[in-house]
Amino acid sequence: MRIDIITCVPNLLDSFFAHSILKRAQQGGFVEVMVHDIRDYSVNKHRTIDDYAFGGGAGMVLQIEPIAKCIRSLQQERDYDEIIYLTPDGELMQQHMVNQLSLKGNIIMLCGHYKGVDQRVRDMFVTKEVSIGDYVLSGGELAAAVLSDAIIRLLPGVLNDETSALTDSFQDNLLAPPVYTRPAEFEGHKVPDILMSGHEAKIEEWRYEQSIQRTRERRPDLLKP
Ligand code: 6GU
Repeated sequence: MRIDIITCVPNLLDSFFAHSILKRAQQGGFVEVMVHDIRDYSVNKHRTIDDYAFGGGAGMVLQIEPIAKCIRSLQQERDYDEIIYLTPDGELMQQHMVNQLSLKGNIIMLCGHYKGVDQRVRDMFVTKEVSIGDYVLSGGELAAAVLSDAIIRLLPGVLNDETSALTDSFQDNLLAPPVYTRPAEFEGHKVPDILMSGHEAKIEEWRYEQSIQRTRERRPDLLKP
């Protein structure tokens, strides 16, 4: 998979992708992530990329020309399955959306800033609009990082047995059960006996029941059909 992220603050994302599982995923050749600075595609000598909104109102709007130039130069190299615009008025990101996107080959993620991008960018280029939740961030970069992380960890080979995505909260619409490690007792607080019993089938059953109980208590909405 290849992910190209278009942003006016590339530094914000560079360090994120240089660490942990995301670094290993790139080193292992499972994904290639490239971050592109919109300013490099500015069409004037002052390298400007935004301007005042037609019709007035506060806030600057990202212009179409640099973004169009950037997207088209990427499209010269390869076909893209999806051009995603990260925006608070997009479709709410959920695990099923992430699962679908993890099956794609090449994806562009466009990060908005200020008052957003010129509507014509959305009309002419964008194929999918995604929000990561009902709150407003100052830009789409953190949302692109969140979405990329969620996608990349699902790519075959990125996670090993120990970090397997199959037992995640949400992967089966249930929250994950509680987990414990050594010591078996800390200041009088003991690990549940069942986990020390070595009885695999009973442990699985216990975990499943804990998942149901936790979901019922914390996220009853997930249990509705
Ligand atoms: Cl994708 N962008 C911004 N700016 N704010 C958000 C968001 C995206 N999703 C939730 N809040």
